[in-house]
Amino acid sequence: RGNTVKRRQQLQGGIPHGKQILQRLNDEGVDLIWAADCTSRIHFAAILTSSGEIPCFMRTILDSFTKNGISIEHLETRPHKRKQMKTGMEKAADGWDIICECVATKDQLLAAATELVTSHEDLKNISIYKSDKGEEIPWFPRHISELDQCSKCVTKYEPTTDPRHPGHGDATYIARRQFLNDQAVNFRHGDPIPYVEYTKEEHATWKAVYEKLKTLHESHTCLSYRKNLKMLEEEGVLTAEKIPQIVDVNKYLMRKTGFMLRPCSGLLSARDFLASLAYRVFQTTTYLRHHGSPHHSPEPDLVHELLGHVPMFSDPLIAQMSQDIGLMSLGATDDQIEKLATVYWFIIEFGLCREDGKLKAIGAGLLSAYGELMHACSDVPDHKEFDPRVTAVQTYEDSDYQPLYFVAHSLQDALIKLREYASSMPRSYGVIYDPLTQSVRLIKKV
Ligand code: HBI
Ligand code: FE
Repeated sequence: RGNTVKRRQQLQGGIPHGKQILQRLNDEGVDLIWAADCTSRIHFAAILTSSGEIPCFMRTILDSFTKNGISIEHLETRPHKRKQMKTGMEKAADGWDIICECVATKDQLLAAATELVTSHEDLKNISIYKSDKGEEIPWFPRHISELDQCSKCVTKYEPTTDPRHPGHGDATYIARRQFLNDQAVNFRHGDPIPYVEYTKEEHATWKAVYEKLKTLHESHTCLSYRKNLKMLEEEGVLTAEKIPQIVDVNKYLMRKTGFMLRPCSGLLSARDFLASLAYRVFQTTTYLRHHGSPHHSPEPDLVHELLGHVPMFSDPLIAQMSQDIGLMSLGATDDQIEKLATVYWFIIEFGLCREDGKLKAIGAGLLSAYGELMHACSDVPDHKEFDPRVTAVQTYEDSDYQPLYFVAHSLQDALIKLREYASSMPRSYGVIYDPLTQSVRLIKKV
């Protein structure tokens, strides 16, 4: 009751003071100014000028919020009254206030609000703002099985629509990629990893990349990579002859660092991708790059995951660095996610280190790309010392070679710096990971 009264008081003056408005209504419809890309508690308020429309409008709210997966916690209508400026007297009702408290993501809200605006002309003054009910920590997985909810893909370089993708226009390739992605989407934690029968052509692409990269390994890759690749080869997990099965790779990784690959269907959102690293889970694409362009792929593919990441995830220091970045990402703000994704990009994907005075690759994006590996270790691009504070705000290139790389003294040094950076990130809570139960707990000062 008290809460309802407070809510009414807040709404009477229009948009409550001191709240962050997330949305504005403009000529083109709804424009969400700001909202986290993750689930938040939201207040939605609107004014409907014609009272005759109320039943129909309420139905639309229920339908469209439900359809978009928004959970409604409170829904209320009441006559809209405006105080007259001079007298302070309330005028007669001239419409209805609709107040809704719900839990939604930015995309869900935007979709629902747009539907409301386009279907009800009498709708005025939509406002959406974050609830002030306690402090908001975005949802994050608390147990490894909840990674089933962390497979949101971002579309970039799709072969179906993007002419820059080497598979663009190749219907057979597109169908094959789709088949493997569908299989990955249906995967749930605890399921056996699907066995994939790779085609002759796919094995041939794999072999071509493997053999070409091999020629740079001695000269251009770090000691840890060379050692771990050698062990993987000796155990028969990685060979040029055939594409390995994820199950077999997992058996190896489990022994080395406890890392585990789980199939995913393409480039994931940074938030989802990083959250899985907190659990030492690496979301892995299972399709291969197009055979017409074996030495370059605009998107992550199985060659990149297996030849780039797997040997590095076998290293305890890289495993810990990846998990640390993952743990820092849990419940983080959008801005912090962006910074962590950038650090990840520059160290785990495109990092270099110096060994015996020479630049060597530690990043998977380099270890799996012949051309860029040579470029990165040459004196053409700029090289800066790895410093997470600086690295986190550096802009990067994702459609061409990087003009700048960060160089770590050693893996140990990079891990120490990353941990210092982690402890400096402002956060009102901490997370603890329990490897025995594969779960995360939130801890807070009281
Ligand atoms: N998704 N499947 C997949 N593989 C990646 O390597 C990957 C990703 N999403 C984001 C991402 N990498 C990084 O560039 C950072 O944004 C975390
Ligand atoms: Fe990668």
